Amino acid sequence: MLKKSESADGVLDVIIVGAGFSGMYMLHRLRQMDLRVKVLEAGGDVGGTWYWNRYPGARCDVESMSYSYSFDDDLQQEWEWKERYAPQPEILDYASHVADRFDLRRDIQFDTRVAGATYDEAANLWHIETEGGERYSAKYCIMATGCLSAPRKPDLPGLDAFRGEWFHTGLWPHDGVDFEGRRVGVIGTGSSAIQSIPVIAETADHVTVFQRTAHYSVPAWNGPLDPEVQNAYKAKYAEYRQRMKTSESGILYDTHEINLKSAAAVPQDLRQEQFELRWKQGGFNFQNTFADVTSNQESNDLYAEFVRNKIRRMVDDPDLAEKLCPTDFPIATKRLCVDTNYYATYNRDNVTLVDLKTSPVTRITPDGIQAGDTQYDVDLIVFATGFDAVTGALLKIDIRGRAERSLRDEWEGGPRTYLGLAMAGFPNLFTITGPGSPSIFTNMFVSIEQHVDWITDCLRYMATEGYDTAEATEDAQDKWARHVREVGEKTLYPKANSWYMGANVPGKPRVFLAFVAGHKTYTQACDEVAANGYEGFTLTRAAASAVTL
Ligand code: NA7
Repeated sequence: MLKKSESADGVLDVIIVGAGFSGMYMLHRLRQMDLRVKVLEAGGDVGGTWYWNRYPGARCDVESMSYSYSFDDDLQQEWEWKERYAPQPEILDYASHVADRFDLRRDIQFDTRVAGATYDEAANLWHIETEGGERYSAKYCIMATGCLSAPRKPDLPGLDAFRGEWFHTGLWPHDGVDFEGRRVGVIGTGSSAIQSIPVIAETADHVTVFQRTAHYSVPAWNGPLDPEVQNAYKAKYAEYRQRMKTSESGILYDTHEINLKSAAAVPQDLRQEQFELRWKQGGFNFQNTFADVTSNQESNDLYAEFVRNKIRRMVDDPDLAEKLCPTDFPIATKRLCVDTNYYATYNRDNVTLVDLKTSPVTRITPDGIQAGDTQYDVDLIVFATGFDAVTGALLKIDIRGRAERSLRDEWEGGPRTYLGLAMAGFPNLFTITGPGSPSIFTNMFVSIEQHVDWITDCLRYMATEGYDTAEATEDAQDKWARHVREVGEKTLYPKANSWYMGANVPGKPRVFLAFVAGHKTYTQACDEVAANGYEGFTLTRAAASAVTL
C-alpha cells in the first residue's frame, strides 16, 4: 500500500529537512495546499535547536509571550506560558503541543539525518539521501535546518584519553547530568555558559570556568509570569503581533522619543537614568535604550562602560571583576547574553575563573584541562563552545545543484544567497532563515513565519501560473550578497570575532552571515520581489522556455 504522503511513483511534492519550529510550520502550511510532504528530522522528536540544547539553565532570551507562533489565534490564546523567559523544557512542551494539535508527526520521519540532496535536471527532482541510505525524491526541497544547530567544539588533543565525562551544551544527554560532588570545567563564556554556570555551581563540588573572551551579559529578571499580565497581553495579541511583524527586531520594545536618540547625544544624567531604567526592565530592552548601540562607537562605549560598572558592583573581588569585564569588542556585536545570577555566581567559594587571554587551553589530559603551563583537574568537562552558525547545518549536507554544482564549493568564500531564501544553480531549493536573511538578529518566530509564508505563496504562485522551477538568478544573488555586506559594513559588527561573522570557526570565511538591517526592511524587499512576479528568479515551465523576471 502507498504511504499517504507519496504519489504512485514514490515522488513527493516537497521534502522538508528539519522539524524545528520552521519545519513544523512549513509542513502545516504546505498541507493546507494539499501537497504531498515529508519532513526528515535527525532528532527523535520535534523542536530542533530546543530538542538538543538541554543543558542546565537553558532558556530563551526572548520573552515567552512573543517567542511563539502567531498563525493560529486559538493556539496563542490557549497556550499558557509559566515564566517570563521560557526554560528549554517548556519550549519543548510547546513544540510537542503544536505537533499534537496540528497532527504534524504523521508526516515527520524522526531519527533520520539527511546526508545529501542532489538536483536531477532531467527529471526536475531533488533526490534526498539519508545517512541510513534511504532515498526520497521530491519536486521541491526546503531546508529548515536551523541557524544554531551544528555544535562545534575545539579540536583539542587528548580528549580521547580523558578519564572523566564530557558534554557539549548543544548536544546534551536527555537523561541529564549529575554534578553533585564533581569538579566541573566549563570551556566558554557565551550565552550557553552564562546560563548554565550558575545552575551547575549549585550542586557541583567545584566549577572552573575557562574564559577566552569576557562577554557582556544583562539580567533577565526572570520569574513566574503573572496570569493577569499574560491575559492582558493575550487580549491585545493581534495588535502586538502586527507590531512585531512590522518592526526591525520582531520584538516589542516600549519605545519613547528618548530611545530614538543617540546615546552620545543626550546629557550624562539623563543617559544614566535611561540605562538604569532599561537595566531594570532586563534582557534585550537594555540594548534598545538608545538608537545607535551598533552603529556609533562613542555611544557603544558608553553602554559598555555602564555594564562594566554593574559587573564591578556585582562581583566582590575587584581583580576578578576586572577579568569579567568585557573590553575586546563593542557591546552587542556579539549577541548580548541574558542571565540569571551569572556575575554573582563568581562570589561563591566553589567557582573559579581561569583567564585564557595569555594562556589558552592547549590540551585535555587524562585528569583535566591544560591551559598554558597549568593543569586543572576536573571530573567533567562542559564544552559551551558554540556552533558553526547559520551555514554549518546546511553544509553538513552534500547539496548539489545543476550540473552537480556543490554548495560547499559555491560557498567556499562565504555564503551567497538571494534573500537568504534561494541560491542560483539550485532550482526549487529553499532555505528558511538562511544566510543573508535577518533571522539571527530577530525574534526567530517572526522570521520563520515570514519565510514560510513567503515560500508558500511562491509555491502557490508557481502552481497557479504553471511554472515548474524557480531559480534565483546569479545577478539577483550577487546584488543581494553585496547589499548584505554593505549594510553590515556600516555597523560596528565587523569589529567582533563573533559567530555572526563566522569568526568563531577556524578557517570559516569572515563574512556577514545575516542581514543586519532588520526584519521590516527585509520583509519589504521580499514582498516587492513577490509583487513583481518573483523578480530575480527564473521561472520555467517544463514544456516551455524560461521567463526571467
Ligand atoms: P557562543 O556565543 O559562540 O560562545 C562560545 C564560547 O566558547 C565563547 O565564549 C568562545 O570564546 C568560547 N570558545 C570557543 N572555542 C574556544 C576555545 N578553543 N577555547 C576557549 N574558549 C572557546 O556560543 P553559545 O552556545 O554560548 O551561544 C550561541 C547562541 O545561542 C547565543 O548567541 C544565543 O543566541 C543562543 P570567544 O568569545 O570566541 O573568544
